[in-house]
Amino acid sequence: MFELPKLKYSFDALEPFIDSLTMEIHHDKHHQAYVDKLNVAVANDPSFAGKTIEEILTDTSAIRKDIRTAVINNGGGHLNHSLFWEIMAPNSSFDPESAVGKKILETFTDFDSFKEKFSDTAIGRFGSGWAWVVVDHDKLEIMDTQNQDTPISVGKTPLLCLDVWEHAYYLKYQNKRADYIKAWWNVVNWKKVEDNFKAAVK
Ligand code: MN3
Repeated sequence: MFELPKLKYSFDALEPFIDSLTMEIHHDKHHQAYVDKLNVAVANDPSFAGKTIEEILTDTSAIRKDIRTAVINNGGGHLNHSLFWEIMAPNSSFDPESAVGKKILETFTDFDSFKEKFSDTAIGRFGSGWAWVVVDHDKLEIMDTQNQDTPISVGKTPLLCLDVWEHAYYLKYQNKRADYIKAWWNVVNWKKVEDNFKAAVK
């Protein structure tokens, strides 16, 4: 049985950038629904027993065909949101001297160029999906995925993700996705991103 992870901060901790009501509905309703539907999808298949969602989504071709789409969508929803909650926190700031900070500056020249490239990718994601910073063979990349697809399924390790489904921002920002993205930079948990980077390149 997969379970909804508890948030490590209160619903209002990311105010005013991400509002409390959006956090509550997003975590308690949307993420819970992915977990519930994932559990239904895998209930009658013993090959999933004891496997983590990362293990399952690393090789989606191994998932039984009749439940593959349900597992990719709802398992991805579970995995992506679990990471999303962790890479946000109040009062964290980018550290150019951290390992991931140095790598970002080396790859994208400066922090503003990095932010701009990531933001453009997130704004340009047509329809529902995610923007990502991933590690691929020790290289940093910015990418996007549709729906709940995860970079793990194409062999890349996520460091950071941004949910650009409308449910992530519509209550506060309505159709203004760019404003949501601009505000979101204030709540990136750079300590956690550093941990993710060190684990990815070790
Ligand atoms: Mn979402």
